[in-house]
Amino acid sequence: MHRTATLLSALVRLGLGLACTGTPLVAQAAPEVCPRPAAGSALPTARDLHSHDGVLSVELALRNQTLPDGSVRYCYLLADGTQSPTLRLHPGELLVLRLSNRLQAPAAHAAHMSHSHAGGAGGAGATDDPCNSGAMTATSTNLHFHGLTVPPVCHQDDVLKTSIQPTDPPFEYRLRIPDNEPPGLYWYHPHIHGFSKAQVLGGASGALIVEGIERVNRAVAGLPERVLVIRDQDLLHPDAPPAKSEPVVPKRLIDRDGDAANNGTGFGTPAKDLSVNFVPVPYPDYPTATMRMRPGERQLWRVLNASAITYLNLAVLFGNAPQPLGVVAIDGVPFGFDGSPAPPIAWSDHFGLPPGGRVEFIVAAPPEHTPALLVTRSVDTGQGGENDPNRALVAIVAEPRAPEPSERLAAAPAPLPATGLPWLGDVTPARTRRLYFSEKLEDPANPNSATSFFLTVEGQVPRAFDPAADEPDIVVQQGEVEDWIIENRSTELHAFHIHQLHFLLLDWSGTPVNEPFLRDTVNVPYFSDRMLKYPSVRLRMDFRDPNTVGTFLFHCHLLEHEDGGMMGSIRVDPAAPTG
Ligand SMILES: [Cu+2]
Repeated sequence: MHRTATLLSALVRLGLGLACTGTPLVAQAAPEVCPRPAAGSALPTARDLHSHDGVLSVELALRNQTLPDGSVRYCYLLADGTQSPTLRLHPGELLVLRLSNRLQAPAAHAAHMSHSHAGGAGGAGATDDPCNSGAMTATSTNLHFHGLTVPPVCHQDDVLKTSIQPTDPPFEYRLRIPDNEPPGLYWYHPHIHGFSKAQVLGGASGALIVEGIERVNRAVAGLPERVLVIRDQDLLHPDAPPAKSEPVVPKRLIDRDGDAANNGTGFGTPAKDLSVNFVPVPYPDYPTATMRMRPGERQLWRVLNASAITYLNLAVLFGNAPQPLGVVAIDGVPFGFDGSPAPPIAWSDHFGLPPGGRVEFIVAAPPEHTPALLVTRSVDTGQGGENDPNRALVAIVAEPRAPEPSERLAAAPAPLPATGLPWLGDVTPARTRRLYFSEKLEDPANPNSATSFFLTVEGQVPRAFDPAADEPDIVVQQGEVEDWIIENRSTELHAFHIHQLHFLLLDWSGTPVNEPFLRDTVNVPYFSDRMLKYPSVRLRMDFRDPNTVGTFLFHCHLLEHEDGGMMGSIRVDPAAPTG
């Protein structure tokens, strides 16, 4: 036993040493730093970490591993070797997360990120203090807690200045889930400007659940629950022709980012492969992960799109028939929370989920011997967008003796007291602002030249986000509510996201939508030259919570757009004292 352990650690040391010198002698002996399940595996469940006595203490190491094809895996590792635990806390409880940055510089051929902004704060201006470092390199990292209304300050949810280096000791995040945080599905991921895409695409992400959704919505009380984290990754078989079963073989197009471009057919090479709970479902044959359920059993599925650039359009099929999904929460906020006039359940046979978005729905297992699938259908990302084709993700197998999920919602929950704030839809906005997404070719005559990505406040000059800027792009006052009209002047879909708060979608290109629920990420439809005006969304932005005070970010959640500069900053000033 002891001998084996010694041998093993010697091998590990050897492996690390080889990785450092870059001269692997016996490639197959290198240990898997971030091991992943094989395609076609049974769907695993991430380890659930529960709070105890009001505190959840977690030690995570972020590591990476360059694969022979040049792609890089990233993983949040627990001491037991499992990856990306699901963090579970109740409102009011404390998360203490110590993050060790153990990243190694990716091999040179993989480090192609970040053209315009790797200089800047990356070098000379950087300091040794992780709270004020601002360093932006391939081995820098930090954490963003997507969707949580926690303060944007160091050791909590600041991502503007916080940057942890491999030479730093473990960095402690210490944040309290607010008492008024809506119970639902949130997530954590790195947010280092210029390098978010590489790290998230490599797998650096995990779910965070604020417990108690059954206290808002009795319809889910007692249900078994399942967390599905859908990630994207570089194609395993980029040069393969489409499967013979595909009804059309579209011409292969490449977009400006070098990804497979939208071909408008719903088929062909995707921009990225997808995985579900790290089980890859690679192009071209899409071998599904397998999930066993008891026939007819109802479960709550909590689904996170942790993709770097891939839009999802989820459906559950029995045979070819789409099944009703009982949606109970979007982006972490249960229907009916905080005075929302939404019905407790919205039934739909599909759900579109942008990168960063979450949806929680009730779904029933098929009867025995009925083939069933979780699929994503194609998303029309526009002429300039990526190809997100139809594909199967998970085969659902109904078996009377299928194991139950390890987590189950309380059967007889006490109702959650309302926060007492007026429903956002009923609040008169203090003002209206206009913003717009746009893209610019460096050389307008050359469609293959580099693209700049902008998210601009109307009246300001379009420019890529500058992390070193002294002044924020927008200043608002805590306590106020504003309407933001966000246009898309580019020919591809974008996903608007803002940190620290949720918003209400009021209209879609001027047409009111009846969406009595909140979001923190929303698609902004693309422009085409057949349109008479730019498409837009109108959002009611909620700055009433004192936890939003500080400086934080809004951006496109397609991470190559965010890394490329499609981001802005906002400062929320404390409300003037009254009386
Ligand atoms: Cu975008």
